Amino acid sequence: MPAAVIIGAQWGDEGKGKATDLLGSRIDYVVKFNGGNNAGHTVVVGGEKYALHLLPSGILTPGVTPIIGNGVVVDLEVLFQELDALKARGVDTSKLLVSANAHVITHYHRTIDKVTERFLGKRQIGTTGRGIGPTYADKINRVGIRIQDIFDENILRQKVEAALDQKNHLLVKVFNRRAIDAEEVVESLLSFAERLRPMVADTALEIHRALERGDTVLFEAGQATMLDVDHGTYPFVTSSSATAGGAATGSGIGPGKLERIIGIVKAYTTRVGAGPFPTELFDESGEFLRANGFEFGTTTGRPRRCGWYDAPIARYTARINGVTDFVLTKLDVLTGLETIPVCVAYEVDGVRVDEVPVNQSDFHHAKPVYEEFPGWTEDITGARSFEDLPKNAQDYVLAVEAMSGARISAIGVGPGRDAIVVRH
Ligand code: 2SA
Ligand code: GDP
Ligand code: MG
Repeated sequence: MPAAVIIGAQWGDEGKGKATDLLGSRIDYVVKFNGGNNAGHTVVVGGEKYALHLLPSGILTPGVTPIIGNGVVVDLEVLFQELDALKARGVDTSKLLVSANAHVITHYHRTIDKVTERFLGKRQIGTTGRGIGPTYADKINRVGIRIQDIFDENILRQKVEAALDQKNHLLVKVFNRRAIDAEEVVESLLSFAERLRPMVADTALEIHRALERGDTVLFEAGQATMLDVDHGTYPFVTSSSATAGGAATGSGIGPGKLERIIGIVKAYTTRVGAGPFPTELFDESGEFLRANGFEFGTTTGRPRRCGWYDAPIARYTARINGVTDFVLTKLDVLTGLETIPVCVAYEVDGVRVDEVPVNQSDFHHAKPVYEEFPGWTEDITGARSFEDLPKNAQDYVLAVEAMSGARISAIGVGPGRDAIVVRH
């Protein structure tokens, strides 16, 4: 497995961090290629809980070189806070490399994220408020600040001034806020330069050389397919490419290099923030999933919206990403349910549809068509082989596999690093 990518198959928080960590012992490099500190990966190692936002989950595995690729947006204050917190817990972070081409989240991006959301009122996206969208907007608008700019004070000043030219107009005239002082932004960014310098690299070249040597490289997506800026439920999405294709553009490797595409899919569905969610539950079943699965945002602490497994979404994800293997996570959370409904298709305006509708308003009022499966009551957290699972749990996995468009290679049965059943 020289190069593989891990992607979220739903709306995020499927357990990508744990899957990356699990593969870590067989991996030389872990590359984050999209998003920023809006991500939240919780990894439990030896009973200790680690919450990572900006850093790739592979940083927890000794020997792995973690890379922040060009497709990531980097909040430098958060970068150093996370590094310090890990160092204080004895994690070796010295191998981290940061792409010279990655874009930088500044104070004004965070401000604009928050004021825009407030301004949108009822139409807000429910962003994490970390400045992600405005930073990607600047990148596309060609007024972004890149990591390499921090090492050239003159260029940095010119770029910050140019970027603030329009933004201060907007902040003062439209949002009725104070203008942001360019010099303060420049000084704050320059204050990170010395500590940042040794980590900055041509990471595309580094990854290329690693692959030439036959090293193993794992690409780790933040967020998920249904939050992807192109393939997700636009505009209720994040602003980056969270799908497998993003691994190539967000790191600078050829797409043909990716040999395994691993989709992480929860045994039910969750979503944080606004937007359509056909299988969402508003009753005690939703409460059951939230409480048993501890479904609260890792970054913001927000309660996650919960619903049943949605097979058309899994099939869509398999198709958009070219998934070769699924990891089905959190099967243990379903223990104790008498029956488990699975969405097998939708009904849109009285017509049955088997695929995720391309038209957003159709998706907004798509009603799930459910098939019900019998549940189980046995504790499955100790299962380590497929045969250890109760018959009804096995049947649930096989049924879900048959309708999801790729094989299920592993099954998560608990939060711990070893709580997994590997099938293939
Ligand atoms: P943003 O901040 O611009 O990326 O927000 C846009 C939408 O993307 C959603 N989003 C997420 N959804 C699930 N998990 C995410 N990470 C954290 C976690 C979330 C948290 O792992 O728990 O702690 O709240 C994540 N990041 C972005 C977001 O909800 C918006 O719908
Ligand atoms: P990510 O954003 O995809 O990395 O996922 P998060 O870390 O935000 O959310 C997944 C949560 O589920 C974390 O708290 C994990 O510790 C936990 N988790 C992962 N796999 C399993 C599993 O198989 N069972 C249970 N009960 N929890 C799991
Ligand atoms: Mg998460």
